[in-house]
Amino acid sequence: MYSKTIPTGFPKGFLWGGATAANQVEGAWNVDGKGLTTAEVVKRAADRQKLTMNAVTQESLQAAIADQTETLYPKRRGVDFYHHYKEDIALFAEMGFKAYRLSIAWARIFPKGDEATPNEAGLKFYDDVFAECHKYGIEPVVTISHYEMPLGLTLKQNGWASRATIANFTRYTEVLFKRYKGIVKYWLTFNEINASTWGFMGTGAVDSDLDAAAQTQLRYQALHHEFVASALAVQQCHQIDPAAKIGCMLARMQTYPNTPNPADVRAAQLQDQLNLFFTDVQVRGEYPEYMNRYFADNGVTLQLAPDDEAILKAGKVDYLSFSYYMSTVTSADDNIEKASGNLNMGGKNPYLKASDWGWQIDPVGLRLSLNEFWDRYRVPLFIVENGLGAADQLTADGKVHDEYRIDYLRLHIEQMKEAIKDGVDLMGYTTWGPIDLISASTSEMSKRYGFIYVDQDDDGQGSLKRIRKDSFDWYKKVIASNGEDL
Ligand code: BGP
Repeated sequence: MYSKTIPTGFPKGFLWGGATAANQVEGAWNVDGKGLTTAEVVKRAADRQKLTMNAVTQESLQAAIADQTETLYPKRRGVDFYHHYKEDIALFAEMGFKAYRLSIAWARIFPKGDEATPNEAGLKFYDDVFAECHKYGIEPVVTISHYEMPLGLTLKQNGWASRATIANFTRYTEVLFKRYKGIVKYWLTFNEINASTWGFMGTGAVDSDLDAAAQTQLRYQALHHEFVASALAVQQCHQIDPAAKIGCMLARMQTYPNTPNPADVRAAQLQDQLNLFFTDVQVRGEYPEYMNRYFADNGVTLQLAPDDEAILKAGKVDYLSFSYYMSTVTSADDNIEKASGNLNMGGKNPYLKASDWGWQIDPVGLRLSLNEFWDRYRVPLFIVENGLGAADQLTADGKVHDEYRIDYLRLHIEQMKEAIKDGVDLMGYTTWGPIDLISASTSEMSKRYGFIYVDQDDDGQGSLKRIRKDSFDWYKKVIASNGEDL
């Protein structure tokens, strides 16, 4: 008789928590020796339909460097976590966080990206942040590069478009692994590595002067350099601190065929492959065959150094982490109705509701993705971003009643539990933006995700006071019950 126990709920030691990125929370962009980052020179443009970062030119970068105006560049001020981290981590601890995912600003450690020695004041800041986490038993989960790099590397060698950036990155990661050995147990190399095929935010490379074919070529080559850099970092991490675990990170886009028409199903399959390609390389250690066909069809010719394939093989990650916000619809027909939102997100799904920014809310899609990842890779999974961006309002009672956020999170956690019962090995869940922060795609403050409201508007006006929203108490209860009391 075949009889096995089905898990009943979240495992013991499950890593509940929240996630932020340096360039969206820290502020203090020119303090203690820090250099400018790519994230701090791009600003929101009027056209919300596309990621404005891609319009960046060498001239606009020069203009941004000369410009000291934080108001125009909200990512330079964040929510001043740099000076509030003790208060913020205490609030995370009050909710019972077991993990806090944060990123290190590369330009705090190497201000221009290529100095011979690291900036001690930058390292010291993260010593203090990690110590503060450990004071409360919170495990830091550290992203090494979250949508930014030292601007110096863009100016000098066009970011990841240049192979030389690999050496700058591995110098940086070596410093991190040595400094934080025994202090940081969980590392991630690149946030949403698939963003490199979308442009500047991922590659740190100016390509606005190129035609579409040349841009595609540049982005896949830049991505290849990131794959190699990531695999080298995995090897370094394993050598320097064998007890630590290091993962990759993908922006997951669960996709559905628009109809059962086989042409639509095939289009959706290709779309899914183009999303899973990144984790195929980082978890399996090699490029999947279907990408050979895709590269040939799209005129991409990758330049590989002789050792690259061996490096990828030797640099397989320990776990797979991903962000999940929404699902998409794919069709063979370009004329289907598109989802309207602030990102290019495929077809409209009539069965789903969308957030105020048009992101189609799909908790069941999370269960599908978890199952697909687990079936495909058999490595532990970690949801390191999920949440609802909303235009929260402070009410007359001085509170934020964000029951819509509670509903969103509850439905997703329920589906995580289903996936665990399906047999998926899920190690943790860090919601995006546990404290309000600057949005990655809009650079606005008013797209809020937090359990903690921050009194600051889109123009940077406000007291920066931290206020607990209704979801704060709810999440506290969820964590205390290990996901049972939803
Ligand atoms: C992910 C990024 C985050 C983040 C989040 C929400 O893609 O990793 O940095 O901000 O999405 O996106 P947005 O801020 O655009 O709402």
